[in-house]
Parts: sequence; C-alpha cells; structure tokens
Amino acid sequence: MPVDRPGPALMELIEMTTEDKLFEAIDAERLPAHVAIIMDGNGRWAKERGLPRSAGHRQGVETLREVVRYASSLGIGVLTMFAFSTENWRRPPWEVKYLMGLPQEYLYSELPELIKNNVRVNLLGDPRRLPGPARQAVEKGIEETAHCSGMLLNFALNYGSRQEIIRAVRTIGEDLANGKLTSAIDEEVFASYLYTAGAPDPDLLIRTGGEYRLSNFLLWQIAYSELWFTKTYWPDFKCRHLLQALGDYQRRERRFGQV
Ligand code: V0D
Repeated sequence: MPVDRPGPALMELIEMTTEDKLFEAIDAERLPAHVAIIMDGNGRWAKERGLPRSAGHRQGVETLREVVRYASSLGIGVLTMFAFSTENWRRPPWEVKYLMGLPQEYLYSELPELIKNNVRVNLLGDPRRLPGPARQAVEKGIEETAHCSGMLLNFALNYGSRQEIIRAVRTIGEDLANGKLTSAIDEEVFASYLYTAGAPDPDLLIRTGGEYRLSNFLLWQIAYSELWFTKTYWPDFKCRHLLQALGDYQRRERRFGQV
C-alpha cells in the first residue's frame, strides 16, 4: 500500500536536524565533480586528549570511512584524499611505521563495501617507495576496484605536487625523444602526464585542522578551485561539515578568470 507524505500538520511535529537542513540546502544537480581534502589535525586532536598521535590517525581512519561513504552516496565523481606527503617521511620512525599500516587497515575492512558501492581506488604518488605490505594492499585495492565506474577515490600517498610536475616534465622529455609524443605541448597534453590524468580538476579543496596552506598538494590542478578551510580537526570532521562545505561552494560564484 502506498504511503502518503506527511501533511503539513504532521511535518511540523517532526523536527528537522541541522544535517537535514544542510542537506536540503544542497542542489544535487550542482555538486562539485571533484572534491580534494587535506586531512589535517590528527596529531593535535590526540594531543589535546592526552593520547598518542597514533590514536588521532586511527580516529582519522574512521572519519575517512564516513566521508568516503557519504561522498559516494551523494554522487561526487572524484574524491582525492591527501594521506601522506613526500615530506612526511621525516616524521618519527614509529609514526611513519604506524601510518604505513593504515592503507591495509582501511582497505581490509572497506574493500568489499567500496566494490559494492562501485568506488574505484587510485593512487597519486610513487608506489615503489612504500613498504611492501602497504604497497601490496594499495595495489590489491586498485586491482579489485579497477572495474568500478562510480566514484573515483584517489589517495595521495608519498605525494608531492612539485615532484609530480617534475616527473611529468621528465616523461614528456622521454616521450619526445622516443617519438611517443609528437603533438605540441599544451595544457591538456601536460595534464595527461600528471597522476590525475583523465579526472577533472578539483572544484573544491577542503583543508581541516586550521592551517591556511596548500602544502605542495595538487598545485597545477587547483588553479581555479574554490578553497574551503575549517579549524575542525580531521577526526572531528563529520558529514555535516562536508555538507557545509558543499553548500558554501554552491553559494559562491565561480568565474574561472572571467568577469
Ligand atoms: C592518516 C587521516 C587511509 C589522515 C586518514 C600511509 C592520515 C588516515 C589510507 C589509505 C592514512 C591509503 C591508500 C589506500 C587506502 C587507504 C591512509 C595513510 C594515512 C598514509 F589505497 N587512511 N590513511 N594512508 N590516515
């Protein structure tokens, strides 16, 4: 039997949550095609609670799980997460070791759901410098989701934007020398040599944790992106924060350099 929508009198009795209101303010037709996120503030989140930094990273994985599920259910096309920079190798050895266990931890529990939700995993960065188990976990994630055509989930891991650009320049040089590249080098050709080849540029870049920096993340790709910063630490970031960022994004007027 069909169920009627509650009438106005009944609707008044049902209280809307903040999240419902934020959700209602989003236009599903005008979602950003690509959202990139700098997941910062895990260490400070832990410190403020008298916990080891690893506890912040562990809670950060929980946030990641929720945000990935939510973004995919909203219909975001590409989600790019900054997980580990080329500079992060300078962190204390025990912390690097802990971080390098997280790709496995995340994928072990999430891979079946990613596949079910048609999410394709991709790596931005050089997998060869990763410790064996981390590299194998990531490669397995990429292989087992290769057929997925829903949201593309990029993990920037051992990633640095300047290194990415230098790598592109070197490969272009090689391809010119070996005859694989014969056309003129324009923006489109150049972009096809970046790790993000084939994906649209980010429409929206989010950084949590209260710093106002880009930290060598996607420098070429964010030329026209809207930037959204929050003081909320990554482990405290919830779906309503993502909704807030999406709503703010939709209320901004994008000009791409034009008037
Ligand atoms: C710690 C918060 C998932 C930010 C999230 C090695 C920092 C949790 C991955 C992951 C990290 C990477 C690749 C992949 C699947 C998952 C991850 C690192 C850190 C750095 F294919 N979380 N996560 N990788 N953190």
